[in-house]
Amino acid sequence: MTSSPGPGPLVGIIMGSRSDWETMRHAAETLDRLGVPQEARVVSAHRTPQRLFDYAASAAGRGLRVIIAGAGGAAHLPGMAASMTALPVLGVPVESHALKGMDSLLSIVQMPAGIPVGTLAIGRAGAVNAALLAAAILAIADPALAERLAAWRAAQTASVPDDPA
Ligand code: RP5
Repeated sequence: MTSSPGPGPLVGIIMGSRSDWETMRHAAETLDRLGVPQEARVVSAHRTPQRLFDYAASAAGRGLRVIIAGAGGAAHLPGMAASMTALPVLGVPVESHALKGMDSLLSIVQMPAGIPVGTLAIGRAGAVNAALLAAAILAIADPALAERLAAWRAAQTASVPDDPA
């Protein structure tokens, strides 16, 4: 779907459907702003299980360091991805029409002990925060990225007015 230019991607953004892109593009855009190379792919746990297996099994070997997985409804994608890779997996519940994303949230968050998924908020906030968390994980071993992340947060702080009107 999309890829950052330059060095190989460090973050893989996967989603169950093209219909998730309107939410998940916020993760891609946030990583782009922070200069973190990312790739985005449609990988469905239910409709393309072999694609999911191939993606998760090859992710670490291809140089990915974090996976962000977004899905809606019966959202098995993050948990299934986490079951097939040792990379950290961050789950983004996509807002569904029928249940407003509560189904997605509960599907992703309630993992059995042993296979963790770091679950974020429903929708755009979760996608942005998954990207920020992925950047923070990578920044542990990347001082230049840590500086960019600190600058991003400082700019956010500076942009908040104290006048409510
Ligand atoms: C899930 O089903 C996807 O993650 C998406 O959120 C939801 C609906 O998919 P579409 O029917 O819009 O393709 O697998």
